[in-house]
Amino acid sequence: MSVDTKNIRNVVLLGHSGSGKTSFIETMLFESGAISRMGNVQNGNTTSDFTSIEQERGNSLFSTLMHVKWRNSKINILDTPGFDDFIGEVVCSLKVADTAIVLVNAAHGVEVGTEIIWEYVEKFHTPSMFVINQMDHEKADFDLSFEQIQSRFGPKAILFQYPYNSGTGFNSIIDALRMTMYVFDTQGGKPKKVDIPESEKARANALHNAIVEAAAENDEGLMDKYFESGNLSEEELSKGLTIALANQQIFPVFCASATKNMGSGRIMGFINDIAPSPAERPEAKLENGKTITCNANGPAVLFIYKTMSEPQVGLVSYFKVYSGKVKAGDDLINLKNNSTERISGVYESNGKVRNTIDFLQAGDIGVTLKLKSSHTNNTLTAKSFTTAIDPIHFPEPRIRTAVVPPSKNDMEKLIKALHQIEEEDPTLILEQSATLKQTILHGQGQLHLDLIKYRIEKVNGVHMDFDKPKIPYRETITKVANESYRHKKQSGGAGQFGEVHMRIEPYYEGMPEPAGLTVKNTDIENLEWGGKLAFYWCVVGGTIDLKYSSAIKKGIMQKMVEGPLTGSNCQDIRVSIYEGKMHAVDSNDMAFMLASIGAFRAAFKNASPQILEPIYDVEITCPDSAMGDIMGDLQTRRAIIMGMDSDGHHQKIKARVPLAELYQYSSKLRSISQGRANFSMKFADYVAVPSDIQQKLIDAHKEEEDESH
Ligand SMILES: Nc1nc2c(ncn2[C@@H]2O[C@H](COP(=O)(O)OP(=O)(O)OP(=O)(O)O)[C@@H](O)[C@H]2O)c(=O)[nH]1
Ligand SMILES: [Mg+2]
Repeated sequence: MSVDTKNIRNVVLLGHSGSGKTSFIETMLFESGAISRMGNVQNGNTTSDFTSIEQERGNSLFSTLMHVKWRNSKINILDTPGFDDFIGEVVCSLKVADTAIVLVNAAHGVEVGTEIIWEYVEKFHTPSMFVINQMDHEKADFDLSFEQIQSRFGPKAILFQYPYNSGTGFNSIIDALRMTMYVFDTQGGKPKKVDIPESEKARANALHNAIVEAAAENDEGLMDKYFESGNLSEEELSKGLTIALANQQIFPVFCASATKNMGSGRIMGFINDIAPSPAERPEAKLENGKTITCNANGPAVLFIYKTMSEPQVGLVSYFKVYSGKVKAGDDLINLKNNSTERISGVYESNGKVRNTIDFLQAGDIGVTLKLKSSHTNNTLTAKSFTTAIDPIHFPEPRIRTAVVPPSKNDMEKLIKALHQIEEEDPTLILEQSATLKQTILHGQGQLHLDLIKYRIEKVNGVHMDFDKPKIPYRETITKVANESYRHKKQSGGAGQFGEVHMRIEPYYEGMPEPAGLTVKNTDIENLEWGGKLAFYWCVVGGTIDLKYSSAIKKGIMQKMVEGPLTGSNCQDIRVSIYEGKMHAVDSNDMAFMLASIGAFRAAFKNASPQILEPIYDVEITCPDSAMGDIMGDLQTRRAIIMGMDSDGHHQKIKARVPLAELYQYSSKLRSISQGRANFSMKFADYVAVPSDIQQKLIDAHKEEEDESH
């Protein structure tokens, strides 16, 4: 069914793992008639968790697109995983959603996952509402949950509903917006509407007035009307609430029981009546800082927020239409690589079920198949439109591990499988480090990596083991040294001869010319791993022919790639070649390259070499209670505390920590904070390692070398 923009609602469900998102969506689908039988998570037959890996685990791991028709609206529903490790799925869903429903488990109240997700909701400025779910749970505590919501997310959280009874007997909800009580029979479903009991009237009235006031507050006309007459018409109330919700001035709070199928109908009604359509949201940002109008008559523009490959189907691309209409047969240009993609078909989806539709128009979310060269974050447009949608900024990786197949022969298969997952999951980065001689995976957390291993083994049939990742150290020098080296070899007929004299110095921008030398040529190279190599040719009197300079530089580069101390990349060194010797018959490129390596190695040792290590900016968010333990643990990791901040509920610790000390940090932080802390890390700089560690690294490298010889 193709739907007008004004009737589209894009809703994302968010919340701590286990709050009931997937179950709640199942009731939305059932109540709207999209499915005829309600599945449940225990049986692994929900619409949303359709992959075998989700069904086996009983948790959502991917963002899933579903949709329902409810009154005038088509509501696109995005389910997301609650585990922090899969935050990428939350971020891509928030990118395309226009309203967030944050689920809170009534038995647990606000949990870590609720808080972490809220940070993202705030970043995206998504209009939000809360649903306190699991009201039927014997330990459900609605008032406490609401108190926690208000204390954590502020007074904009306003009760629109509350349960008349809760716990195992839960069956009635008092709706303060409609001023009605909904009573469900044991099957749930469509409730009976009854008068609010006398005993609850005062509370319901007070809540109703608070809602009307909040609705009036954001519009001058409504405010005047409210002051004059003391009330608003139903239409005015809706208009006021839409504005307030869209501007994040209110966060309406509802209650429900997903597994008893109680409450989802009213919530879909509220989304139909009040939640903003995509056209009522601020215009979407483009890459060039301008914006795009959500208009079905504009040029066709779609943005891919997620891809997934499915067995037998191939690449499935999930997209939102930002402008115009998209239909089968359209030729659109991928602005990332200028390739033309023919849209083979446009589909709506409910988990794994897909239905062809004629077209999707501005604001709608759907699926297309078999795009040839398009990925997540790509914008596909009609010819007349040439600016891409501002891409999704995925969180930086927080954990790294080396991976190895049990047998070397499987390496190629393993890399291919990992590449495929990397393409679908932008929070995973695969690095094949020539220097470290390791294949390294960068991900979001141990669970993220464990699941990748599981997928690779199960789906691709390739085994994969984790290994401790090496650290990409760097080597440099701290003072000047001059050295010469003669390479001479006489074996039978032709010999080899080359002699090179060089000066090596720590390189920095704007340094003076090498004292006492005559510079003939300079060549400053940006090294692919960062830093520079400055290669100066200062040979006077032709003691070495210029034609050998590239062989000499090649020798130096070889040692720059594999440094003399630990075999790590070297950086920021100036080498000046100022003297040497040639032999009329025996000199050749090879001889000069070997002489150059010898001279560089010797000079390096005399130039007070220094190993540098990568340092990361780490930011930890934690509750007060975990602060002491986290700080104590940081002290054992050579961390430098850069600052501390409090936002009233949480402490934020900023620290600089060597990468070498962050091995398995995410698991450690989880265990010392009982899962209540969260962290991010970003590469900051390379700095010198302490001398005792330098010695240890040199010794370890020597041992490794000895073993391999
Ligand atoms: N009693 C009760 N149990 C519920 C309710 N909603 C969900 N559950 C149960 O809670 C568990 C988790 O539910 P899910 O729907 O998978 O939760 P989720 O939020 O999707 O979890 P993740 O996918 O891990 O983020 C399941 O065992 C559900 O049966 C509810 O309203 N009442
Ligand atoms: Mg789920």
